[in-house]
Amino acid sequence: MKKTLFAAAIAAAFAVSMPAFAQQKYQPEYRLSTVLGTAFPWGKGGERWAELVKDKTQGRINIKMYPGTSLVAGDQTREFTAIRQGVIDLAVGSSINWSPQVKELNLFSLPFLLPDYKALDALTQGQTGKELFKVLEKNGVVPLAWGENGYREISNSKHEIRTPADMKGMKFRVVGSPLFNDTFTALGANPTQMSWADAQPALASGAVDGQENPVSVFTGAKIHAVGQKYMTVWGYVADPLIFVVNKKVWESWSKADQDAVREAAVQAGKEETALARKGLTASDSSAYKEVEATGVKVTRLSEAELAPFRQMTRPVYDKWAKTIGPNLVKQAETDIAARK
Ligand code: X2X
Repeated sequence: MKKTLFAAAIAAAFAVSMPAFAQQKYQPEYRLSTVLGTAFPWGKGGERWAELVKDKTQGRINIKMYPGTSLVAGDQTREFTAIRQGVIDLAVGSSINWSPQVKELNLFSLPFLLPDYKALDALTQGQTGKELFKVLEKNGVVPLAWGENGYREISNSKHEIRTPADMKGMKFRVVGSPLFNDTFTALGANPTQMSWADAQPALASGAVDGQENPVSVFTGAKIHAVGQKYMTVWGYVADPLIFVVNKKVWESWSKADQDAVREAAVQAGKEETALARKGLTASDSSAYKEVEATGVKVTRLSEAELAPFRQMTRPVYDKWAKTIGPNLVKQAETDIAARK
């Protein structure tokens, strides 16, 4: 009897100390998912995060990057689910690609919500960003920092776009959220949703006439070489990137290592955002010039020219504001109005 009690006491002691044991069981390698590789700010951001983590944890956390969303066979709209399930350990992901699972992330894709970088920063660095991180936590991942894919400009192979009428009947490849279908349909165009992996052959074969992506993606992927001759700078949406970790993986790390991974994400995010904006500002427009140098006509729309686009997509904004959550959209509008 006494012996059994003793054994039970030992077992109990073990049970208590087990979580501490489990915590020290690090994997030899952690898998980081991104859509784009190191020819793009996005992939450079992922690479930098991995490098900083290795440094700051003295090699305890070893991250390998898998670009091309290869851990989900290129289907970027399945990335978020794969992070939750642990198929992916960490990710630097676009708000657009995760919005099918996290409807609040459609916020950034509301047409013409974000007039400038200050507006985007007001969201990610302000109250709206905090709320969105809470939403992500509720969805079972640990969000750590923001980065940027960028303002998404429209390109096509047919002719210059200056008015919505110029888009009429044109076939566009659009990204994973149905919001994009609604926006392009409202403008009279003909949108088709497909992954980034499928987009490039579809542009090359002429199956679609156009696409929309940040300038750094257009340049990095050499989209001019698949017949895209016209780019219109309209800044209708921007997608931030979010640095996240799978919850179980996060909980398996010591507090000191968690802090290191978070600090690394914040730093990599800042550096990556600066890269994503390079050459796209009033003081330095070299990124547009780089596009022009490949023979692409770059058209910049004035406020007056943007007005009809804004007006025609307003019903899409109102419809999706309900899905995203009217309070969150109000918070975002408030943060943007107060931007400095
Ligand atoms: O698929 C796209 O257009 C891209 C690369 O920008 C995203 O992953 C959102």
